[in-house]
Parts: sequence; structure tokens; C-alpha cells
Amino acid sequence: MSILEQLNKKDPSVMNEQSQENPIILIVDDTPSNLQFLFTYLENKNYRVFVAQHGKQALTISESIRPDLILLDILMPGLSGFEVCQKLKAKQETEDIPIIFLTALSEPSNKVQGFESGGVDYVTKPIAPNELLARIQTHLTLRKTQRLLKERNEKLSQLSEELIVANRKLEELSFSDPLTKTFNRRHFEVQLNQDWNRLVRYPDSLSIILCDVDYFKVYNDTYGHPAGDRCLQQVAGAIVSTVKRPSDWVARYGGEEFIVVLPRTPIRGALKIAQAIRSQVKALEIPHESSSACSVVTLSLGVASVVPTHNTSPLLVVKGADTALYQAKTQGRDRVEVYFDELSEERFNGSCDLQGFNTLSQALAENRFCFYVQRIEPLQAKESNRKFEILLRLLDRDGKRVSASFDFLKNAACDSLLPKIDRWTVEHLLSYLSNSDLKHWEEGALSVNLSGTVLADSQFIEFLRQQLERYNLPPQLFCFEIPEAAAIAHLTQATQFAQSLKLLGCTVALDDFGGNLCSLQSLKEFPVDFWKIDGDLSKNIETDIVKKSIVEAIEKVARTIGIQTISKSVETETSFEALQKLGVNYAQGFYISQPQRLISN
Ligand code: GH3
Ligand code: MG
Repeated sequence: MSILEQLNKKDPSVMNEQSQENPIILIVDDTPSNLQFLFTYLENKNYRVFVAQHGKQALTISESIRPDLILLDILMPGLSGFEVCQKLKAKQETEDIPIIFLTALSEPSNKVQGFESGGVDYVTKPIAPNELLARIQTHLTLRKTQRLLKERNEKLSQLSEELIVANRKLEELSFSDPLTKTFNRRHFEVQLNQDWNRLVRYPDSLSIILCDVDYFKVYNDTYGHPAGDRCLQQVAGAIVSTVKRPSDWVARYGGEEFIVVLPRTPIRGALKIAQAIRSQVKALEIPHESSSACSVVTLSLGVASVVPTHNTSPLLVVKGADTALYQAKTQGRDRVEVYFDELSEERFNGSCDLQGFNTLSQALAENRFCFYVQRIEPLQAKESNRKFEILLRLLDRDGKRVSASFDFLKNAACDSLLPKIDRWTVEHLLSYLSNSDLKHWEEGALSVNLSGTVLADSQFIEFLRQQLERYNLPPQLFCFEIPEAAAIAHLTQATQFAQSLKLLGCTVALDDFGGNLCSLQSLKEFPVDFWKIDGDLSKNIETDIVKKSIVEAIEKVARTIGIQTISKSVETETSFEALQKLGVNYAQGFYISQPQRLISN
């Protein structure tokens, strides 16, 4: 057996005794006595030692056992130590093994050559064992440190890559809508304000297109929610591909509403783009068999344009586009309408506080409403059934009720938002009731407020019928309240609307009745079941002789024509008793009960 075989033939039991942590050293020397001496010396120092007698062997063993350090003789038959070193350094697997040259050559030029070929140190023969040991230990420690550093660097660069990816994701999340990858509602506001401020400086016009998918709710009902999601993605894709300028952008404004913002684009350009978007979406040919507008998915679009100024808010132009969109909807859908009227704060102030408009449209997009319920108490013995009025309240983003001082219905007396609120109310209330015990509610027990704008919504009655059917609820449960002022302003429409509600099986009340005394004459033939007497008439009725006479007159006419009366805002016992004496059928107000939260959603 050669010395090499003898020395490298490790007894497994001996190897196991040696800690696997102990460093491995490979000794390469063509002189057997040198090998034997160094082998014994280093093994006694607890290293795991292997030997090679020439360069080729050294390369083979290095590749298989990957030593932690190599002691390499220079002058050997075949490959010299320098050549072996270069070959080891040229391979990725062995390049970082520290190599200490062992030789009798002591010329400085030999040492330089040794370092140039990749060695880390140089020990001259005859070898002083202590010196060799010190050098071995130093280089092993250095190597260990370098390895740790390398590992840490690798980990660090991996972490920083992960961080970059995570940051990108976070950015995308905070900027974009996950479903359609367009900007989200939050970013829409930030970006719109930025564009607005930039255009104030030029100045130049800014146009907005609001796009709403027609009959999307029934699309979901027909094809399922996942198909609805895919449809929204396709529609978003078509909109994005139509707007080409780098400064143009698209955001998801609500569930199935998109907003296109076109800086430095006047109304004519915006109209062309809106028409192109409408055609592109139609060209997708997404079947929509339940749409009354077309056999494929279509959009209604509203366009508005304005030259931004310091004194105006960007919400003005959104409001204009929303008004135009509303027109597009009411005129049959699948069309583009433009808001041509002047866009000024004064114009909208009377009907809609812009801040309120924004608050409300966001709340709608995020379903931030809840229901309260207030009792309506019978005043006369013959009236036995209790009634309740459903009141809609706005919630902030933390789910807390927005203070009562923010009367969102008055703030947002905007034609374009109120129909959406009416539908939201019907759908969510019916959905809630379908999961509750109907024993609590008697016939006609639940009064639900509708806005005046509902009178112009030709689809509302059909929508209500579908919802009643969907949630399997008896129409007789509901009494819908229509504001008196809207009924007077649109008497013919209001009459038809009330008749349709009654045909469905619901009852109807006129809200705030008597606020305008002319109404008595005009509304006496209006087909409703209840007059809800204006709350102002109940206040101090016990002492105010004029109010008393008005309510008495209303009550008499009502009784004559078979309509029942409900007094609102009854706050004291004395008013309650006075109304009872006057023959009013029901009373509602803080004296009877405070509104209670009905639903938490
Ligand atoms: P209109 O023609 O008047 O616009 O009626 P519409 O049914 O399109 O509008 P409505 O506001 O009554 O209903 C919008 C529907 O959009 C209700 C909601 O379920 C659906 N929707 C909102 N967001 C998503 C969504 O992310 N995915 C899906 N599939 N549907 C959504
Ligand atoms: Mg829609």
C-alpha cells in the first residue's frame, strides 16, 4: 500500500471521533517523509488531514473533499505547485481555498510567483512546525471570516431584493386597484389635485370622462360574480388602451365606474375619446343578455371640461361629468353626454356642497351607510299597529356614525347621487330583512324614504319589484315616503309613481306634508295612504294657535278623503297630547323613541 493510500485511508471510527467541525487540510508533496511528518504533526493538532503526492492527485482530491486549506509543494514531477494553484483558482468550487506554498525555493522572485498564482502564504523548508501551525491557524480564521462575510453579503443582497419586490408591491397596492390595475380611488384624488394645480399655472383645460357599465348588477346576477370581475378587467383594458397621451390616466371610481382624466384636453377632444371608449367596449362583444340597452356590454359616459383656477375645486369637473353621466343613464344608456353648462361653485352650491358630494360618493363606493330605525306610535285607540321609519346614516372609514350635524342628504341634494342612494337603501335593507325574523314587522310597518329624484327614474319600480322577488319579501311590509316638494314639482310623474308602488302592493306616504300650504289643494287627489305632517308643525303646537289650526285642517281633509296622518318631530308630552286631541293618527319623534341602529354593515 502506498503512503498515499495508507494516509488517506481513514478508519471511519477514527473519522467519526474527530469532530466534523475540525478543518480539513490537504498536504501535497512528492517526498513521502515530508508527507508522513506533516500528516502526523497536523493530525495530532486535531486537523482532518489528507495527502497527495503530485499535482494531478491534488486536483482530484481537492474537488472531492474540498479542503479548508492546502499545503502545496512547488517542485514536483508533472504539474508544479504554481500550476496546481492556478488550476485550483480557475475553478469556482476550489477558487477560495487558501493555499500555503511549501518549498526550498527562497528567492523573492519565487515568492512573488507564488502570490501571483494565487497563494496566500509561503513557508520555506526546512519547516519550523510552530511557524507553520501559526500560519495555518491565521489563514483558516481569515477564511472563516471571509466565508461568513460572503454569506452575510449574499443574505443581505437577497433581503434587499426581497425588500425591493415588497416595496413595489406595496406601491402598487396603495396606487392601484387590485382587480383592474387602474389607479384606485384614493390615488385618484391625489393625482387629480396634482394635475389641477399644474393646470392652474399654465393655465389649460382639464377634461374628465366618467364611464359606468350599463346594467352591471344584472350582469353579475346572470353570469356570476367571477364573470363580472373578468368583464370589469376587460372594460378597464379597453378604456386604458384608448387613452394614449402619457399624461392621461384612468382610475376605478366605484364598483363598475371608471374615471378618465385628460389634462390639457378641451371638451371636443374629450368627447372624441369618450366616443372611442364607448366603441372599444362595445367591440369587445361581451354578451349581456339581460341588458335592456344592448345584447353586449355597453357603457354610459359623462364628459365635462374646465380650465382650473385657484378658487375652484377639481370636484367641480367631476360633478359636471357625473351630471352628464346621469343624463346618459336616464336617456337610455349606451351613450355619451356632455356637461355644457357653466361649471362654477355658485352653480352647484345651492344643490350640492362639493365636499359633501365627494364624501357621499366615496361612502357609496365603500358601502359606508347603516340603517337606524325609529318607532311611530299610534295616537288613537283604533290604530293598533306600530310602525317604524328606516333612517339612513353615514359612517366614517372607522365605522363610526358621522355626526348628525352633517346632514348628507341636504348636502348632497345632487340629482346624480340620490338615485344611487335610493337603490342602495332598497337593496341593502331588503337583503337585511330577508335574514331577519319577519314576525317583528306588521303589514305596512316599515317606512322607507326615497328621494325626489326617484320620480324620474323610470327603472326604479322594476328594480324594486325584482328586489322584492329576489329577497322573497311581501311588498305589503313597506311604506315608501316621497317628499312633498318633489311631488308638487312633478305632479304627473309622482302620481304615476305612487300608483305603481300601490300596484306592487306597497303603501305610500307623502313626507313633510303641509310645509307648503298650497299643497293641500294640489295633493288631495294624490294617491297615497299617509300624509306625514311636516315636523315644524308639531313643535309647540299646544301653544301655537296657527299651527294648531293648520294641523286641524290637514287632519280634517285627510279624514274626509281616507288618508291617515303621522306627525313628525314630536318632542314633548304636551305636543303629543295636543296632536292626539286633534285626531292625528300617529306620532313619531324623540318623545316616543330615539332612532336605534338596525344594521351594522
Ligand atoms: P346602471 O345601468 O344604472 O349603471 O345599473 P347597474 O346595475 O350597472 O348599477 P348599480 O350601481 O345598480 O350596480 C352596480 C353593480 O356593480 C353592483 C355591484 O354588485 C357590482 N360590482 C361592484 N363592484 C364589483 C366588482 O368588483 N366585481 C363585480 N363582479 N361586481 C361588482
Ligand atoms: Mg352601472
